Amino acid sequence: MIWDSKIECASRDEMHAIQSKKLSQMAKRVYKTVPFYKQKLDEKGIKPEDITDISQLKDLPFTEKTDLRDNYPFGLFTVPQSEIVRIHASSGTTGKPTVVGYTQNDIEMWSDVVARSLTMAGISNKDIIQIAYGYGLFTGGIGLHYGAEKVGASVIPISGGNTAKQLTLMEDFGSTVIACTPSYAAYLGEAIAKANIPLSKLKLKTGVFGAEPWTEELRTEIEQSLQIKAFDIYGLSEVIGPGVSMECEHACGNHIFEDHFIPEIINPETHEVLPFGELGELVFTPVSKEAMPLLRYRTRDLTRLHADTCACGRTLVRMEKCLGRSDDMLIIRGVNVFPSQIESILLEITETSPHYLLIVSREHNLDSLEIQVEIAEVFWSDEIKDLERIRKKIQHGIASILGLNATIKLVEPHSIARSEGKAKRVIDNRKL
Ligand code: DLL
Repeated sequence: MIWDSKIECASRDEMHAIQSKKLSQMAKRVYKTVPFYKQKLDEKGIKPEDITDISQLKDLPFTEKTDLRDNYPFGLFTVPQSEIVRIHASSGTTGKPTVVGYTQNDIEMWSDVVARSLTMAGISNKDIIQIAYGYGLFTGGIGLHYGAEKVGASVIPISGGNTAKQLTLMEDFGSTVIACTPSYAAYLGEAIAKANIPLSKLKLKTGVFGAEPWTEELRTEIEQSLQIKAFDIYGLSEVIGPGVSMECEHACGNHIFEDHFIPEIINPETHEVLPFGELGELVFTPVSKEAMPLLRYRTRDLTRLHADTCACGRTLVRMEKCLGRSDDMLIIRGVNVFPSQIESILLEITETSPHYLLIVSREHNLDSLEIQVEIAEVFWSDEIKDLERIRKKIQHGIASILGLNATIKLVEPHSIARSEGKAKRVIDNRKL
């Protein structure tokens, strides 16, 4: 069990002292070794040796995804290539991928935060963990892997996909933990039911789900279909990978490992730092990283931070479930819409399943939203009047909660393409 109680239950002052010391060292290092940061700090007239306290963080420049692309591939590394032991990359929607590098110490720190995360979910050397996140350039599989080994769990590095094999190994090896995206977990639940595998034959008890936004309703759905307790794990490649924050058994937000990743919430337009409790864009400064520490990395994830002590005893700042990204927000006929809001509405309607696709189009300068949603198997019917009743119910839900008139298309169970990794739930055909 890895629970660093001295750090995880530290007082605010103790945590600020740790953060201040690390920030001051890190600012000097990036100034000396990364031309991009030297220029940014010079432009602002900031001398790195003057940075001694965490309260100065708000004056430092931001780093954005485009800065990583502009310095592709290794321009933001602070160490020579001989000290880089691992390279990951996340595929971008356009152009070159975002590249991140790790030294041996970075890998140790990463394994440590993932081990601390798994400990939060009660996972130990008594567990058998099936890692169904993709292994490869994506940080999910290998990131979870090292942390799981560190807590001494037996790791099944099966990677994503190959659902039939996932189920066979789950049953035969007696996996107690499944780690994958929440959308794939929902799919596994469905596949288990379809294969008529009684849940009593499985030993699953815990799920470690992240890498994409998911709702409380989807949590309930997965917990019921797999008969497990589901935990949220959050992270992003630029900051480390999975293990930036994790939920404990009280499920009241993810505890951020702020001894390594200093969080801030900003107003995405004015860039002003917002107080605890306010909704805004999450920004991280990964102060412990050696190979590629970043100053104030803008995640584009929208959430709130809370600093009160959790019932588990941890004092680490908590982040709420991400509401979406400041850049995946859809604006449809002037209405701001997050896919997660639509998901919540759909999942409250018992006749639907958690598989849906949003198609946004524009004709004659008018935006339209089509929602394709699968009917749950038991409610699938040949009766037009049954289907029409369900369709109307969804349409009414969307209109009353979002104020948006959407076209609802009910589709047969299992007809929407399933994902083995992050689900693709929005097709935006508008050329904006
Ligand atoms: O998705 C790292 C990861 C792997 C996290 C496995 C958890 C589990 P990226 O591919 O760089 O890294 O994508 C990062 O995914 O900025 C969020 O928008 C989203 N994301 C990650 N975890 C969550 C979560 C990995 N628990 C981006 N809830 C982030 C909501 C999440 N969104």
